[in-house]
Amino acid sequence: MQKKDKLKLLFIMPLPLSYDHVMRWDDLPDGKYRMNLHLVTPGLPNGPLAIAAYVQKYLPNTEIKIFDTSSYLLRLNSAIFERPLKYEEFVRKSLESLKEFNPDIIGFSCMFNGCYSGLSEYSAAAAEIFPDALITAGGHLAAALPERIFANNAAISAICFAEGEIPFLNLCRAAMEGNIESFLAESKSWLTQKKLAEGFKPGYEFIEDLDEIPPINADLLVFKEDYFIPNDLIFRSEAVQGKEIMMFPTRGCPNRCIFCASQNVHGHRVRHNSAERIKADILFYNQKYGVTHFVFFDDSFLYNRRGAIEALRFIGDHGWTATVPTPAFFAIDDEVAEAFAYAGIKVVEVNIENGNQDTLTNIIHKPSNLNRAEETIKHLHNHGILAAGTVLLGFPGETIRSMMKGLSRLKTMDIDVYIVWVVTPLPGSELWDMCIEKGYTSGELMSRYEDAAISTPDFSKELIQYLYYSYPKLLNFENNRYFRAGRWKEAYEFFQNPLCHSSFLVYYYLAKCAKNMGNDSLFRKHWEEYLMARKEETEGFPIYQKWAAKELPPL
Ligand code: B12
Ligand code: SF4
Repeated sequence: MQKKDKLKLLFIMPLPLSYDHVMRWDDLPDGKYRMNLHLVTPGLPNGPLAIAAYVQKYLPNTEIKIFDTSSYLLRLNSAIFERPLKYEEFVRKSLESLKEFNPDIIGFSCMFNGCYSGLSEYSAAAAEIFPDALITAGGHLAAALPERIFANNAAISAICFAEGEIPFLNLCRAAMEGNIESFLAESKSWLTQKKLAEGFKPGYEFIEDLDEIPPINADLLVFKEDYFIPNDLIFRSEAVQGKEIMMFPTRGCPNRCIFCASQNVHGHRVRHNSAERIKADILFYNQKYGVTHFVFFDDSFLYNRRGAIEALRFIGDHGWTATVPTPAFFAIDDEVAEAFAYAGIKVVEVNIENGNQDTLTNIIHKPSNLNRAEETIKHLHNHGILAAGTVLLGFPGETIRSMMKGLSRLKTMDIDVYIVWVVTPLPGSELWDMCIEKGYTSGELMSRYEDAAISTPDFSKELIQYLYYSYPKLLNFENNRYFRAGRWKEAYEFFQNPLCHSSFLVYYYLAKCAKNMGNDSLFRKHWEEYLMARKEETEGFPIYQKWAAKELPPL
């Protein structure tokens, strides 16, 4: 690249799930096809936005666009096509929409396993459409598996390890000086195929004081209007009114949970914004974008306890609301729960992960215990907040016996609703390294996080898949405090809460309550809903079909 006075940067968020996974085509009577998407939800690209804010602080002339493939795809939804649009065609179409911008540097933000399968077509098309651009990648997945990304994406010249603000700013400076090659060869963060082949190990270039990163500039988003809409993927008990934004005032976490991939990027030392800065950002996002709902998704939001409480009270004082979806539960005491309630929080995830303390301590390395989780639940309930317990199934080292012991313990906890996941080995986590080394997983980067991927000498992935379907039935419905006491009307009312509506199971249990209440018309309504939802949700999943046929007998 020649020396330049100013640069144009393009960040691209590839689809977080594979194209085939999200795409359905409706056959129309006239022989045409209508695009019918599901599971496509744009998520605020915080990484690229933070990098962009930092680069523009030092290089204000830089022009930046952030393009989210999910948003582009959503704009084609319901459109009619002569024949189904192939993935390669979609990729070209989306990049051609950016042709006039003609970037100098392209940065793919590869966060999720699901980004992997579609990246090669994207990077190849980018190289063809923008032949002079330097093509790079970064984000959690890219930082964890650079060898695979390079092997599959000939057009990608460099991959950034970990946080990208300092490395990207330095790359831009090198590009302006016209000495990219020597910069990449020497950089601590940037990986190239050559450096990897020589055994190079990257290091971190963290910003110590997060206040140095300016607030995000949403005007850089090509589809800005999509991001202030409350995000469907966040677990909540009721719809959020008004505009929402995700904020990350902390980075890093001192703990080392075996399944977590975050700290490969953010490290184990917690860095955070000052309380003053968090409040200033809240005001800024309200004044500039009309945001009234603030989501703190950072891993260690409560680490800076006073700052977090101050921010939540500040939000409450203004009559605005917050969500803190996944706080470290062991940091929640009465004062924190009170601040949550004051900021309008109605439900909080309590990341129990497992009901067996041995598994928690010796396998997962969770730095807390079930008794502490129970205290947290009490604090939340005292302030009228529902507790949603997350459970992960299928850790290597678990046995059927240890899982059943855990299940029994979970049934005794006063959790309102459980969210059950199978454990997915995420590149960058200790679990991924263990599973690859011991052959517990195929190493395929799956797009469906609902599919069990780990088999060990103690259990098969098919068994875990079966349990994954059974746990919500056993924990959320059979064990519901009203249902198990035969209080059908209260159970019926509880199951109406959106928190219970994660699958067709809810209609089965609504029907069951209605039947026990002697309300035949309600029973028939929910039974119909159940049959329809079950057919749709289990289609193509034989274990799920078998499970439903066996575990949900006709009522
Ligand atoms: C917010 C969040 C979400 C949001 C939305 C995220 C989005 N924008 O789409 C929601 C709730 C929707 C979500 C969902 C999921 N998430 Co999530 N999520 C996060 C979380 C907590 C924060 C991400 C973030 O915005 N951080 C703040 C910014 C500033 O940091 P950053 O994104 O890491 O960006 C920095 C670097 O990565 C790098 N960088 C990023 N892009 C680029 C690009 C270039 C070119 C360069 C140079 C650098 C670079 O520089 C950035 C600035 O320093 C992370 C964990 C974490 N703490 O990072 C998990 C995380 C990304 N999620 C994860 C997972 C697994 C999921 C789910 C699959 C969970 C599930 N089972 O359903 C879903 C799937 C999402 C989907 N769309 O299908 C994993 C991903 C690992 C993986 N290999 O797949 C993570 C790492 C958490 C974990 N479990 O370890 N998630
Ligand atoms: S799962 Fe949570 S507590 Fe555990 S290491 Fe990750 S961020 Fe920290």
